[in-house]
Amino acid sequence: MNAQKTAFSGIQPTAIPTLGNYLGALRNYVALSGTHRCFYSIVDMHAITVRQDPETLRRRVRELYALLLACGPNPDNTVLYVQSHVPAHAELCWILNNFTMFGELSRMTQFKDKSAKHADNINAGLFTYPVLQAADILLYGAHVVPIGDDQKQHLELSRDVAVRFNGVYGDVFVVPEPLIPKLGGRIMSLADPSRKMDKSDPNPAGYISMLDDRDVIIKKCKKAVTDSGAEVRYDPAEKPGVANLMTIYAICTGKEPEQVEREFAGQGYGAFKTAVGEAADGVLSPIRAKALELIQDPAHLDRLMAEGAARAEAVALPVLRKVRDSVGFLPRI
Ligand code: ATP
Ligand code: LTN
Repeated sequence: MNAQKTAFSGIQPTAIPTLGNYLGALRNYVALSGTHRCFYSIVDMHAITVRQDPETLRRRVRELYALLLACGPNPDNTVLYVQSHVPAHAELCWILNNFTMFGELSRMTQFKDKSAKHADNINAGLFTYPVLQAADILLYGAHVVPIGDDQKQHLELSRDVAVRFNGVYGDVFVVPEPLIPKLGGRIMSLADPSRKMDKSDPNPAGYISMLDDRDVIIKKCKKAVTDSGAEVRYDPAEKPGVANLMTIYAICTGKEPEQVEREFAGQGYGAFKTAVGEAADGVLSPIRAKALELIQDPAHLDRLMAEGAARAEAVALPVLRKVRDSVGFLPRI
């Protein structure tokens, strides 16, 4: 890897990623791998903040690894690995817990949302989740973090923690910047355009999974909730359902929303919705084919994961050593 700047991002193995994950984040993982040294982590330690079935979790980690590879990041610049394979994340998280305030964590909207959703399991991991995220990012000296709009607040916190630590000990951490796409940073649910598309949504009509086949994708788009009226017009406030589909269509075809408006002027929702499904499938089908092929060979995936973890650790350990030294831990000789 000879790129100068570093990118880092994490994705939870809680379910197969959706088109929302792809348009908001994964697409930028790939784009950055052309110019940056990239670390992309499957954050299984974050995933267990919500109860997971162990067998399912293992399967999902492999599936997600295959999918991320299938998206086609430049392999020369990309390290893909599993978070729990690199214990430095947990260790730095503990240290950073002492530089993160209870009040800050209490304000995190994801914590509030997930506490409401999992009221029977509001555990300490769910609360300190953003500290582990800060540890992920800061361990690699990441300059840029490709994420969807929902992660903006967590990134702000990572920056605050880095600045606070640097304020005490000098320039130990790089202060990261978010990379959030202007269009596609928040793809909405097809079943309820007031909520974001979520891969753990219990209602599969709300999302397009990256492994859904063409017929399913088109069916889901046809059933997508749109407002009354029949005009394909980009107006996120008044017509959130249509605007969401237009966003999907625009990104998948490389057009601007205004062009999409003109393209479908005078046509009803029917033809438009089918076109959205076809465009989404056009983007996802090569990725799906490659991922399904990779999933056939779990031993190969496991080897790549091991290589990824070793490459990640080689970068993380020197940073961790510096942090340990900064706070005054005596080295083990
Ligand atoms: P979960 O439902 O398990 O919380 P999620 O769909 O929110 O999952 P994550 O693994 O938490 O997915 O997120 C992976 C990346 O995808 C993050 O950068 C996140 O900001 C981005 N992302 C998630 N949902 C969307 C969305 N609807 N639109 C755009 N980006 C999204
Ligand atoms: N919290 C993120 C996932 C995540 C992440 C990260 C994203 C964990 N560690 C580091 C960017 C950088 C989420 O829920 N989507």
